[in-house]
Amino acid sequence: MSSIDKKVALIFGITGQDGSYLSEYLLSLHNYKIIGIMRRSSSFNTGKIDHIRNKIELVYGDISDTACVFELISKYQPDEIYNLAAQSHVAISFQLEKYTMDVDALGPLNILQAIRLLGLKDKCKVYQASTSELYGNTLNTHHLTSLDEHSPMNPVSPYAIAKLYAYHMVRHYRDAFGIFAVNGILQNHESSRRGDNFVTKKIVLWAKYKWFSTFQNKDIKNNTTLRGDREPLHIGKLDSSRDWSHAKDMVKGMWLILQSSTPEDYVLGSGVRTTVRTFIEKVIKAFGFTVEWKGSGLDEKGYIQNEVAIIVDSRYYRPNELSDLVGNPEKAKTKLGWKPEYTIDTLIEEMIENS
Ligand code: NAP
Ligand code: F7E
Repeated sequence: MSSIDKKVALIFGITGQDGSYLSEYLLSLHNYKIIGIMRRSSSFNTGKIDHIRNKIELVYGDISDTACVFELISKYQPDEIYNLAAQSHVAISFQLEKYTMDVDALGPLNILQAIRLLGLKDKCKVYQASTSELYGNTLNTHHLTSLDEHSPMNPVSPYAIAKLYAYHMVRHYRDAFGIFAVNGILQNHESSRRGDNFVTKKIVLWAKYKWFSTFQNKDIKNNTTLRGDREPLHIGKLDSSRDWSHAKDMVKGMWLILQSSTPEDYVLGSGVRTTVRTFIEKVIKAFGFTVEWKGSGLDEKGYIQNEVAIIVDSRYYRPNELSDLVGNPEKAKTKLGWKPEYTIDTLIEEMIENS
């Protein structure tokens, strides 16, 4: 296929976890020209996409800069925009309230306005990275078994409140102006490319580099000992539960959502809930060890071979906690044929192997 026939995909947030996997996925389809928007940073931020740099075009930009977003969309006239750019850390959003709003709420508005005012409504589709955080503690307060496209949204963090604004603007632009704008309401998704301060990656990095020492990566279970210089893991709420998928499965879903004949919002997730505690136990088990819990609340500790290995630490508590999330991806499965390949156990395997 010549470059003239290729679709142009503009990816905001290409240097992040999802941006890197989405780029790989679109490249595998062979009919996309990918333009990635990266932020200026004082240290290099392209580590997750360096391996495909010669297959994509990278340009500097910032989603919070209105003129910049207009200029980029005007210049590249994209067929598809994937907005993955965000201040994506929930706990940090409590300290960066306005910044999170500028990037996560008003950033997407810049994209939507550009499409409308540049007259691209019939050419350009836009995917917005919405989140299960929109629901807040709805599962518990409404006694639901899982969250779908119709579940009530009650955000409990500045991050989720900003994302809820974007969610509604996407819906509004679709209804009011006929723009193909859609929300992928994604449950948590992880990988070895996950940011180091999200809980799954933090646990895996701790186990692999701070507590265990493995002689041979291939057979971790039978070749692991405790490190001489081991340090315990400091962790927050152990009994929070999340619906964890692999990011590779999710980016395929993002693409499918944009290929649908009608613009609609979709929930993506595994439908399986796992607590932080269980995630820790699974990771430790993958190294061939077990953990024993003693105490409760802030006094609870996890022991490996009678030694304190996990310490509950209030520094990782949030002013408002979202304690339970699990998605119902039935609509995506039925209408889009989306089917995740990873399970929680194969996700953990991938994270341990490649982190
Ligand atoms: P991530 O790894 O934190 O990536 C975020 C990306 O946004 C990075 O490329 C980052 O650039 C970029 N970015 C941040 N501020 C920007 C700005 N002002 N202008 C332009 N780019 C900016 O997040 P992710 O896990 O890939 O998630 C992708 C999207 O899905 C995010 O919008 C997130 O909120 C949403 N989401 C994620 C999950 C999940 O579990 N992963 C679930 C639901 C929704 P740098 O590399 O320079 O920091
Ligand atoms: O926390 C608990 C924490 O920071 C998961 C983002 O991608 O998914 C992500 O947000 C749970 C929470 O992810 C620690 O309190 C315990 O209950 O990995 P996390 P998140 O807040 O769910 C949603 C869907 C997004 O949209 C976001 O962009 O784990 N937890 N101890 C901890 N969390 C962290 N980070 N660190 C701890 O030590």
